[in-house]
Amino acid sequence: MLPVTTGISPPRRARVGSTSNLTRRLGRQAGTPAAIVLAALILIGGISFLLHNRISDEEEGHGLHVVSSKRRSLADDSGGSGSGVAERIQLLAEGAELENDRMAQLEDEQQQEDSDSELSGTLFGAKEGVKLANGQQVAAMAAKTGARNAANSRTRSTQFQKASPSRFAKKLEETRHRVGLQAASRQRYSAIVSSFPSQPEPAVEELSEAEVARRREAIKAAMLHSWRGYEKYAWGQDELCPVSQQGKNSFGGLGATMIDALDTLHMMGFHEEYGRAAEWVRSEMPLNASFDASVFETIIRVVGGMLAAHDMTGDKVMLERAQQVADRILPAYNTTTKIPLNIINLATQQAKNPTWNQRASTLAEFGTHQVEFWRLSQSTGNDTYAELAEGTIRHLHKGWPQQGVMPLFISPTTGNFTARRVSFGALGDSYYEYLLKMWLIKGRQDEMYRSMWERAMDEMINKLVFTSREGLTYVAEFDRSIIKHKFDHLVCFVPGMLALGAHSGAVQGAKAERYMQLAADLTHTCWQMYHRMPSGLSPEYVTFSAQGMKVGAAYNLLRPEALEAMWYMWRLTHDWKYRAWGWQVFQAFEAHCKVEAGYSGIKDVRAATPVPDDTQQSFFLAETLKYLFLLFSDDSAFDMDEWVLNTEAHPLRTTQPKQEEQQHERQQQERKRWWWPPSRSKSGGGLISGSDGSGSIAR
Ligand code: DMJ
Repeated sequence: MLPVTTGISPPRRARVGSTSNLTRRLGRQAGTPAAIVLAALILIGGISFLLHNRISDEEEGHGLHVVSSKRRSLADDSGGSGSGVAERIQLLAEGAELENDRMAQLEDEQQQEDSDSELSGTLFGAKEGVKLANGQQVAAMAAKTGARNAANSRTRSTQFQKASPSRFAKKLEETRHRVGLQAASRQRYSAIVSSFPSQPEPAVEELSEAEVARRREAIKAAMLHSWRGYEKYAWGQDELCPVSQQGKNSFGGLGATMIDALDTLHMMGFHEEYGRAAEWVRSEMPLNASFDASVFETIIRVVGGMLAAHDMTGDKVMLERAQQVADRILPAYNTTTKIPLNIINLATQQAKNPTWNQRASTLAEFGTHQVEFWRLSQSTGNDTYAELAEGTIRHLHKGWPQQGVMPLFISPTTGNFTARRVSFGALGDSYYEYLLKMWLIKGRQDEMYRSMWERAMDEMINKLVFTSREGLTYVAEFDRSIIKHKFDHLVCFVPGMLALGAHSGAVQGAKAERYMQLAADLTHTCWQMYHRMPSGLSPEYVTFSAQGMKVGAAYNLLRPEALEAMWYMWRLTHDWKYRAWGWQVFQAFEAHCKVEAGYSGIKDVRAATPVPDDTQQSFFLAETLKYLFLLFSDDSAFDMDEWVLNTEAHPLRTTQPKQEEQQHERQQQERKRWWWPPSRSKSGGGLISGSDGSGSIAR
């Protein structure tokens, strides 16, 4: 078990089970009916406190910090676990304000002592039963709706046939053809699926150069396959639907896949394909589509993709287009606090926030503009972009100087946090990534970013990192005062980030060693999320309980984070197991996701023959295949000092620390690099297209 984790094993169970346990335990220990009645009253009080305790914007700001210190002081007051229950009851009765947190504290203690409780199993079973019943109800409703829809579509089709028999016949033929293709490809791939071995441990061995090259070529072929499908069926649109063989616009109609793929095509040496895509950007990219686009997605995929293409090739048109798109996004910053809104219509430039989170701005969304806007300002000489993006981080730094981990939602009107939820997965993730990457891209000199990142990592480690009974380390979530033992695949970016921070000197010495160890442990968990599934593909998230790891949401979107972690870990340790794991993941994509026109996400990773979701996410080309390619390339394919990958894996050029400082820093690095072999990369080597050296050096 990690010395840096909170080391609670098994993980704490969800509150629903433990509250009843608490009542039982209080009754059992105090041994009197009066104590049972009092405990029940307190429980009711606690529940009504929970129900009525709505925290306002203004009070929420320091939420996490305050809660943690309250919980710590309770632990101190109560004299540790095992102190008299009567005193604790007294304590509970006295402090109405702290009641909720004290209840939680007692529950936590009780859970640890009573980890094998049958009651929890029963409650768990009951919950599952309710879910099942709900599921059956939903299925019955769906069947009813399905029958109604089928009847409607039969009527429509008869009307269509009567009105226009020849068009109907043509349409029928097209549909038959498409369905036939789909069935053929499903059959073809399910054949591979059924012969897919049931997850053997991959052999960890040093591969010959020829074998590494063979694997690299297979990954390049996968890139070409996904690109060709996109070119053929979805040209100019955001994403390919590889099963129905058409395109769709999900990100503002700016050709997200086209732009996301640019630098991967270039790195892999597919210059003709790159050329066609670049020409589309030059002469056809529409800037005026009236579509509510995500500010975050547009920045990381479109602006980031074009900035990377500019940095790699020097093509000025890429920079111009990146600036044009960024200019259309800037009105999102027109708020009283200058915290940007999440959504913008690129044609009307009207910005707004969604209603589902009370019109708050989201941490990962406003906290993931900085790297692109910094690079854009540097490349254009216009400081506006960098200043605006940095302003939001300064706001957090000034308002919460002692806090590392930040809640997910902030009001763009008051500048205060609006909820106590914390996550390193969805809605929070890349805010933390960009604290580190801003420090890197600015030449490792801006202490604000580095210290905010270090504080965040330390708080994450102290409060949210757990190890399950089966020995899997994970990062949990936090909601109000409850720890949720849920681990998104998205969180698998954390190990890569920790390793990069330790490698680049953002933290030093023993702390760097701890970060590196945690990175290794988390990468192992991410690998297990693939390895334990019948399909060999990870679900979207897992949960941890006393029973161990369990699938949360079963779908797989072809996400890159686990491969990102494997690449960073390979690159910084040269441990062959990371290449073995990555190759196994790639083979699972080949077996289950490859269809005639590209690669599709799947709906359930537990199925032996998974059903495709008919979407080839643009990040599959930008990130997933790029990390795989880098995993099987020489270190010289990517110089980690000169380039930083944005959150969509688009390489942007860093500002180099001054020569002497760099020299000094390198010497320091060499001295403390005792847990991994010295980097094999040649200093000064640029980002080259094709690790076989076939491409030109992009500088
Ligand atoms: C990508 O668009 C980016 O990596 C983003 O930061 C989060 N997730 C997706 C891929 O999973």
